[in-house]
Amino acid sequence: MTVDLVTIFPAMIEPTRVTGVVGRAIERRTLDVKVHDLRDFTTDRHRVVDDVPYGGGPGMVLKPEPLFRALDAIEAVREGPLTVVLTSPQGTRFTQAEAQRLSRVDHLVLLCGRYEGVDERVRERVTEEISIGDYVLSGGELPALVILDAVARLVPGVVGDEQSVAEDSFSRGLLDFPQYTRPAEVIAPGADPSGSPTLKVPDVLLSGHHGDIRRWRKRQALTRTLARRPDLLATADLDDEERAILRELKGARDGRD
Ligand code: JBZ
Repeated sequence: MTVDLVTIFPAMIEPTRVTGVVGRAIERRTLDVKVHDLRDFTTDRHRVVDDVPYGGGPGMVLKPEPLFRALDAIEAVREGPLTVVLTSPQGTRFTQAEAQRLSRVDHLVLLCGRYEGVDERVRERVTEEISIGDYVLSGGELPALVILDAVARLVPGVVGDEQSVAEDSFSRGLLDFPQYTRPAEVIAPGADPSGSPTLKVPDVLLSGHHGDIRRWRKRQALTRTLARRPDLLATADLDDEERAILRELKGARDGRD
């Protein structure tokens, strides 16, 4: 997969290009991520990318021509159709399902908005407009990085363990079960040392009973999802055992006073 990201702040993107899962995929050439500085597509001495809005009002708007030239340059290099994403508060919400869909395209372009927005005519060349959520940001760079990370890890070969990607609880529509690592017991930080209270790993995880562990994890994931994100349960992909546990948990919840 190739990703071309257009921004006025290339420095915001560079750390992601060289770090972690995305960095490793680029090194291994499973992923090709090119960052384009929008100012390189200006033609004036001062490399101006923005201008005042027609009709007046506060703030500045990204000019259309540098974005069109950037897209022309990308089109000239990549063969085949481009999926052109504009990150914008007016976009449809980014979800795991959207990440899955985008992970199957060959050439992805991410246009990062800035200022009060981009000239409306740029949308002529945009195939989708995506928002990562309802909060005010100063630009589309962080949303583009969120999209890049979520999409890249679904591209075959980017994350080593395909199984872990497929089983990732969020792609099944549930929150994760709690995770623990060694040691099996730690002294509670900040607690009274005379009483030496300790924080223990749940016994079931040390038991070696894989069936018990699997059921405990399911119950924990469902308990958390019911408490924190009950909305997810409407569309979660549950097996028979999980449906039975969920009925039990809901019964306990509804039965209490
Ligand atoms: C986004 C104009 O630049 C912006 C500003 C906010 C913003 C984006 C671009 S993309 N918020 C989001 O994904 O929600």
